[in-house]
Amino acid sequence: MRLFHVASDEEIKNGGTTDIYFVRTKRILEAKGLASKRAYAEVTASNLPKGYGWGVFCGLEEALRLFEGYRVNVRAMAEGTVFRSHDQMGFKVPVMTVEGPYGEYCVLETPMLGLLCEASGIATAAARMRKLAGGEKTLLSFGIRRMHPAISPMIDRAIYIGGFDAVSSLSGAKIIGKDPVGTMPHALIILMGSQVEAWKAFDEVIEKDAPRVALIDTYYDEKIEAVMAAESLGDKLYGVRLDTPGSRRGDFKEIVREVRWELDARGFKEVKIFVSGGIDEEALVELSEAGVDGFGVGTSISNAHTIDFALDIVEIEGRMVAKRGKLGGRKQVWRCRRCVQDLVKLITEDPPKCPKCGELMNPLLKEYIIDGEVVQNLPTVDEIRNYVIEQLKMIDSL
Ligand code: PCP
Repeated sequence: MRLFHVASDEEIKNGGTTDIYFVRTKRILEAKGLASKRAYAEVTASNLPKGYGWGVFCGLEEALRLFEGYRVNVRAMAEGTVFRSHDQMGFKVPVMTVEGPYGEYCVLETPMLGLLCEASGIATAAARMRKLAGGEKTLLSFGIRRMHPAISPMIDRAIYIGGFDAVSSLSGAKIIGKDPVGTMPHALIILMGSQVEAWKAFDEVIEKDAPRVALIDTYYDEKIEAVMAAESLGDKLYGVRLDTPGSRRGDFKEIVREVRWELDARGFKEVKIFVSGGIDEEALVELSEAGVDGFGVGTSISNAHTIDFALDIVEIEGRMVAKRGKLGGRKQVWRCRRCVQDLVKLITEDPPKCPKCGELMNPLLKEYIIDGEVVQNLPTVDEIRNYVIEQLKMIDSL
């Protein structure tokens, strides 16, 4: 008996999570002898979430695992590629393509889209926060408690790829090959019955390489508890965390400034200030200006908008067949690395020059699977994250 309401690897791989209308479509095509028709389909986003100028393509590694072993060919942008839904001419940008006997991959559309839509949504939300925070601020993923635990590894992987510095979950840290990072919950202070006893117990019991970050909003005013923490741990105190309840937040920027002042006035200039609880893009910008050094972000990224990808057949047996709203034919996406701008061209056309700077552009869609076999060495999660951060430096807007 299954404990949790989640699909197994096998179920996902075999199309067991697909939509019924794909199962029926496959049966009809088989009955009519059409299931072996070679269809070329592409993944595009008709639009991005409101206010998003770009997205981060994420989830490719899992999508390749889904298609591996099926008689299909898959081309895609590298995982972590920053993409826009439309190119400089307004044409939709394909981020991935699948080609093969349609009956071979018909039922995999649903799981494939699920893998790309959610991971890309989370990675994009994380990357937007990284862009807003710049390189100085510490961004910690505290959000898996808001989502089904079965997908916490995927969530934390996407958040790390988006540019966050660390994740709090054991399973998320394992999948990115890092140590989990965290401070202390209110529960520790409540159980110890005293803030000072709890902070000291943490310092006494927990391994020395775990930063000593004292939670300072449990019972008294934050600035009082900040001074108590500094005086009780001295130079062992790495930081303080404010997770102030909404009912007490008032002008949270002012509270942060007061904590900074009281710590500095007593010589604790090195002590970092972390905040968590309801942190979204707006709060991140405001609190960064107030002097916050690090953020524990939860819901606003772990439960981020998905990217509205769709898969559409645009060619069958070499004949262009796109439905209304989609563009027929096999395409390549060309990127100007200098301007981080794209042009979509038919695959038969010559490499274009960037309309903006005249640079020769580079193809983004690469072959990942040929006839069911993965033909690329996939990058490490750190290589993907570095690729994202490099691109974020090149683009000038959110
Ligand atoms: C929460 C916990 C999470 C934060 C807030 C995420 O605080 O610290 O990491 O919040 P968000 O989803 O609003 O961004 P508490 O619920 O007070 O939990 P704890 O005492 O365990 O820190």
